[in-house]
Amino acid sequence: MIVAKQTSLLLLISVLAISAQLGAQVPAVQPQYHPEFFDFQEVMIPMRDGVRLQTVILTPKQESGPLPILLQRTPYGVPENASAVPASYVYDEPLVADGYIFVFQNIRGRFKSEGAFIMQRPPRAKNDPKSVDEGTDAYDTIDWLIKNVPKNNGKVGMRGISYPGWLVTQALLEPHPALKAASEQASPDDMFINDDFHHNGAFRLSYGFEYSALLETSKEKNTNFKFNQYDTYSWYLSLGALSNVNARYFDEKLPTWNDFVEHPNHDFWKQHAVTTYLKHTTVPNLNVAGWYDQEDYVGPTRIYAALEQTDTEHLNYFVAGPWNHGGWSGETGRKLGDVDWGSDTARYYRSHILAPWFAHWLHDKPLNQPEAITFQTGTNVWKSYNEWPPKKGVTEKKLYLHANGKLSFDSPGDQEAFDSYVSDPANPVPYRNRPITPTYPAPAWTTWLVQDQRFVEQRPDVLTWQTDPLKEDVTVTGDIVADLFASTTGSDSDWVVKLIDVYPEDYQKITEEDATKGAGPVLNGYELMVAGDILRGRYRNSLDTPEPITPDQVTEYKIDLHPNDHVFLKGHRIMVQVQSTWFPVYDRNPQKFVDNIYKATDADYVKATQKIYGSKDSPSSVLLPVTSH
Ligand code: PG9
Repeated sequence: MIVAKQTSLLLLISVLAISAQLGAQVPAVQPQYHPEFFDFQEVMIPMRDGVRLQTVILTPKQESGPLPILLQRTPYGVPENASAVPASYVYDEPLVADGYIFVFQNIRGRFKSEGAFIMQRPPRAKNDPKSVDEGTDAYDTIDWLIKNVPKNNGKVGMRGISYPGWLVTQALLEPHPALKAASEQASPDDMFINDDFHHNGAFRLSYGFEYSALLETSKEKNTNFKFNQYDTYSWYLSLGALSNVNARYFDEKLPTWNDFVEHPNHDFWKQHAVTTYLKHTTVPNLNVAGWYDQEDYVGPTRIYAALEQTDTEHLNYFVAGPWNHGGWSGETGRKLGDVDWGSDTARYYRSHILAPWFAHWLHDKPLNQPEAITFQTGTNVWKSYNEWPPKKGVTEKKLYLHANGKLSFDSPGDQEAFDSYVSDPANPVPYRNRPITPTYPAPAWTTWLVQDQRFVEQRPDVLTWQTDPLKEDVTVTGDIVADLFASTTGSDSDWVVKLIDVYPEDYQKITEEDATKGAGPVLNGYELMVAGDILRGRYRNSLDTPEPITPDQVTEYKIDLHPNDHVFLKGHRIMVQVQSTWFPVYDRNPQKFVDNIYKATDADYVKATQKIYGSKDSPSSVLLPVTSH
């Protein structure tokens, strides 16, 4: 997660200013890391190969100690002084109150840290004693900290969101004995199947492009790519084929972009996936995920599931809430975009889940935490489970896509039936409302998953099915999977499936006075995406070996829509939308099979006619784990 130091300070100042303006309505937020309360120290910590890493240590002044250490490692920069801590830690009140020495470290090759930066540096070859990786750097850092930082109690915790979360997983590979607790939060797992860079083989164009530029343009800073157009939808469209990126902009100088081009299939990315090599943890680990994480929702669910296989000592835990990327570290977590969750979910998580978790392992406090805690959306309540996803009381039910736009639990009839659209790479479906501002630093990126889907409903290349208003609540807890039966006139195609909660038209009462004043946000008829994902058709049978699609042949595509915990309330409708482009967050499929899409030319991108079937032999559906929980 990228958090600018300046932003954090500005955020604090603005929060304090707003609090002052509104008086008692908004509780004042205290600058938790104020220099008055912390001693600030910057040191260069030596690693086993002599490389030194820039590290900041914040020691509480008033605690007599000894205290545990909470370490965060990052590629994004460390605070320049005590009040410039990253924005994701501005609201660390409960942890600060419990008493920790907070440590922030830049990884190799970033900012003042020596050595070379390698994007998600792979684990070392263990038979080479001189080899290093992010795990050995964490180990060496912890070793140095417990020996050199005054007033520490010999216990270290690690936490981090996103890249820093991934760095936590690396520390679990060969953990230092003093590492007593870890919290992996929004760590990516397999960058080909999910998370930042691809989903089921479809390339995350705007993210992959802008993130490569962000980290690999300069060692000393984070660099936002300078677009010469405000609406990046137009910019990416005029970019044309992916092969134009190196030719026009990157000149083969950015290693991550070159990896995208040279490794179009799963093989390379699989080797780098956390769950390929991290199968077990001996350190207690709290996995944290956000249902609406626009970058790394799936990573923590897969890491949790993989570690759970060998978790005989009950060290592996799961938490999920209604958050975007890192939203659990935001001020309240009460709202996301226009959607109000009814309570301060981020505050609740920090004081009732995160702080007690670390206090147990690092301060010897009692722990009363179930295996999994999720914030169930719809009902907007916290739920506890003794396994995740729960199996007991779950019935798998299929919602069928009928040809007349109807969605229902009734299976389709014998007659061949389909709906059809033309997918045109020259006019792709925008993934969020235009203008699509750059991913960084503009905030619109962070809420796109909760955007009202009515903005694309009328497009001829977006198909929609919906149920009648529900007569009773439908509770969905667990894995959702779409099963499409589709044909295309092309020889390759992307399939996007979105599962949507449609709010009733009379959801909110709007008086004439409200209407005159423009009272908002109004969620009447709102189309809230609950789950959604994309599959690149060439990978339907194997992510390692792409295969052309036989044109005009009905083919089955299974698309994982991931675990969830949501209640479609009585009176709401359930909707499914299907489309073949989601641009520019995903690149366009040329719709003609080519060996390597990153090397395709502009002429390879062609229109295709798509058909989605809804009949007994080709019953497109979305499988829901319906529960009585
Ligand atoms: N989602 C970002 C990221 C993590 C790991 C690798 C690449 C990108 C992040 O926010 O850190």
